[in-house]
Amino acid sequence: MVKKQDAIYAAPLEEIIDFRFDERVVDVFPDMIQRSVPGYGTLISTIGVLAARYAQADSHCYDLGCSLGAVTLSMRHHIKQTGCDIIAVDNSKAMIERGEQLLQSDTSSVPVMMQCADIQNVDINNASVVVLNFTLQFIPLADRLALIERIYKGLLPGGILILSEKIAFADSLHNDFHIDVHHDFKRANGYSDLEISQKRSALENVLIPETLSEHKKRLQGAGFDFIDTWYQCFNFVSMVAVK
Ligand code: GEK
Repeated sequence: MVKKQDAIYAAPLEEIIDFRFDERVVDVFPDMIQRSVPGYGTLISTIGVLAARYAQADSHCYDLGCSLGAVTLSMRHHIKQTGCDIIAVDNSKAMIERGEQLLQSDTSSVPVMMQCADIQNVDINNASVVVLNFTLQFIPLADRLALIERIYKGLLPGGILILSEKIAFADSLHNDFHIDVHHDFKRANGYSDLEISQKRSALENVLIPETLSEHKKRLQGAGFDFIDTWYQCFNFVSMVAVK
């Protein structure tokens, strides 16, 4: 796929509106996420490896907040268990339409259902793998526990939740360090100071990060037995929680 360069925040904007996953974002999304999330490629391929270990025959694997389906495609190519399918959900119509096009040029035979829906209303059942790759951070804080509890209920024993998030740190020393080095990472990938600051303002009310201990407490409260962090680079982490 040819990656169109993200220049959405390159010019000064009179008013910065809240970030939305609309057509403009869809057009540049692969470039945007690659240049913004440290280790995105590693996360995507490794989630496939984790899914291959935890997928159970005749069960569903969910990619919640799938965007263009990068996690779906990775799971599709790693899962070998028979009778598995993948349910990929996003509430951005533009993302789902483009994701469905990309899926058509993929060769794996694992069935995929892409749905345009709010993940807060999607039925989760007979699941062996559920992935929230940088999606929970966009769900209102008050609704996060209910979603995690529904995922727990929908998972089979031995099933896994893979939860990747941008995180906050309780003390300003650590918080500032991770924000600063993340901005260095973005600068090294060609984003200007203006782009970094305008994007940060656009995300301020939309992407609400929590601390690692808040995430772990919620996962424990929902009933997960085994919880661990398998990836971290700066303020980007990915956790596993097994039922
Ligand atoms: C990837 N997982 O490439 N219901 C459904 N989708 C939602 C909701 C919701 N309530 N809220 C946000 N989204 C992907 C990257 S991006 C992360 C995920 C990022 C969707 C939203 O439309 C967007 O596509 C996705 O969650 C978040 O591995 O851009 O930082």
